[in-house]
Amino acid sequence: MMEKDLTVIVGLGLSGLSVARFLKSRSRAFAVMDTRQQPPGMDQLTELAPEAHLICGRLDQALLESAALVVVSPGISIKIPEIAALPAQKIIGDIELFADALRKEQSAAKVIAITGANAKSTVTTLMGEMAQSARVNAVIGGNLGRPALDLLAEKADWYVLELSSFQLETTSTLKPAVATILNISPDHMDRYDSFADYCAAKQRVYLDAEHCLINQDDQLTWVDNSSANFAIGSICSDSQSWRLDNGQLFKGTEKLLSIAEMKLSGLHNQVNALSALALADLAGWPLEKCLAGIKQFSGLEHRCQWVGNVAGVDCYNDSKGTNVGATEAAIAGLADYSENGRKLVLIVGGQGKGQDFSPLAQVANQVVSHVVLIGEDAQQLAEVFAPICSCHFADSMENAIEMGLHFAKAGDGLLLSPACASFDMFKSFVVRGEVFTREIKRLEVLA
Ligand code: UMA
Ligand code: ADP
Repeated sequence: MMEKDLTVIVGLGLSGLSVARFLKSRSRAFAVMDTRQQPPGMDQLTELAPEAHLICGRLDQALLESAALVVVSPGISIKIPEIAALPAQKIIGDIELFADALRKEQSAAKVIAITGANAKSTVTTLMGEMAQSARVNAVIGGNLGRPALDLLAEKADWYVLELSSFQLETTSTLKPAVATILNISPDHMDRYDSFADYCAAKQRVYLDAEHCLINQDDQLTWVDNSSANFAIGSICSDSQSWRLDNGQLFKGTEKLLSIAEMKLSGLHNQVNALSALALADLAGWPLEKCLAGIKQFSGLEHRCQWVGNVAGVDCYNDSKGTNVGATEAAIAGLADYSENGRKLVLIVGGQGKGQDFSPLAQVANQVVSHVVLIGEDAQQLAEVFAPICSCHFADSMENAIEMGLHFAKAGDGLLLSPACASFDMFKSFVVRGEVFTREIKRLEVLA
């Protein structure tokens, strides 16, 4: 198949399908390939574009070379030999196609681009809540789950995009009105040669951004471009900065909100609320009206979510804690550091993605009494936790909960925050969290 101006879509998951829908709606010719024998979007593609050439189980080098444009899905590394062999200028991702569409279709809409190792989904969702309460015409999506190109069907004034490092690698001309890196700690080290490479991918979010919002407390989020920088953080004091002080959220010297008025809990979520307010303000959204959106939001499922109490033990589902930085924040957010404060029993483990688990011991010391280990990298985690608390191995989530509740005393907390991907034991972090929650609710009734 040789066709001038052919676009090849690599990957037929959520992103690949959205690219197919977009190209079809613009009457552009495309072919699709996926290394999986049965990619998830097969049936939908057949319905959408029965004429599209689909190759499964391999990538076709000749077809890739003949294509004018190759749109690579985020789950596929652009460093694999078949892609790396192509001229760099013809490799893009769905976000670059989105940016190109806004330009070509002369849209006046603006983009808010949000990345970070953790907190992306929470902050992006908070933006949606604030837009609703302030009656701003904004839609949210991207890595959050609804692919960016699908958002174009809605004529919005603002597109708020959660962006992963994988998506940013293939994005060059998004030119967001406001961009932020919320925080950076190692993740996806199975996809990067070094932590510096991962950070460099994240930094691409600031490319040609009108305003950059950095986290003053996390140097890896800093950008040295210009006066267009604004900051959140504990040491911020000038009028263009946002900070948390004594249980209050401030913009400069102006008090915005008291944390007692928020439903979200944990220090990390107060920082998230601050980031969301700063982004909204930089976008020019009416801050006063945005506050209602922040106040009413009680958090997303699977993120430090209280799911029940079994025999006096509060149980928290933080299945989305899929890297060390996230689990550090979850422990710190739920821990009681006072002398006779409650202890946490932690369920941790899964696929470690090549991470260094050692920072977990520091944050868990004195506040985590027992660790229950699950999954592929359980042994590696046991080596980190053994010097600071008792470690126990479990072979299923149900077994891990049983052990965890056995070791927890009334008044303690049981926290599932795996610091790992779920794919060795579950279909996704969502399924892992659902299994945990279901079992806790079952035991709650029996207790
Ligand atoms: N795959 C193959 N062969 C292929 C193509 C994909 O084996 O030819 C595998 C990938 O290695 C991966 C899986 O299929 O394990 C899914 O990859 P995909 O690119 O088809 O993924 P999509 O279904 O398009 O979903 C992607 C994001 N997934 C990834 O980046 C892995 C989704 O983020 C995102 O919601 C969706 O696009 C819409 O934008 C998920 C995610 O896990 C939630 N993201 C990572 C994270 O948040 O840490 C980055
Ligand atoms: P992402 O979309 O970046 O994965 P989420 O909002 O889904 O982020 O949160 C994922 C996990 O990250 C949460 O379960 C929590 O453990 C942790 N987390 C949330 N906010 C922060 C923060 N500001 N800093 C560090 N970790 C955080």
